[in-house]
Amino acid sequence: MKRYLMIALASLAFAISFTPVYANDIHHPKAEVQKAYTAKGEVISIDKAAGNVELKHEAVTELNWPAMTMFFSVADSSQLDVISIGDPVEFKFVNTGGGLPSITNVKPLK
Ligand SMILES: [Cu+2]
Repeated sequence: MKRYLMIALASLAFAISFTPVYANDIHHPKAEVQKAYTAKGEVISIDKAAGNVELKHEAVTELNWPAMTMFFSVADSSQLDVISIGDPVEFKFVNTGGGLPSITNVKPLK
């Protein structure tokens, strides 16, 4: 009986260790369910090769962020084609918690 129990436990441990874990759970913890924030700012610099944009943004009260100038990554760098340095913009981003906050949408305010 004891032997049977040990085999049962070993089988259970084996089954658990091979339970598939989806890639998104590993590489993008919370990103899929993270809230997107909207803010306004001005484009200071654009680095399309790096997929980054530097924005002087207004305060983001939901995140307790004061107004500041900082870099954001852009999820899809083709988004950088619609903005130019000096443009006032409105943008949506997620705060990934690791690396730069990631802009999901940016558009010039005109
Ligand atoms: Cu900031």
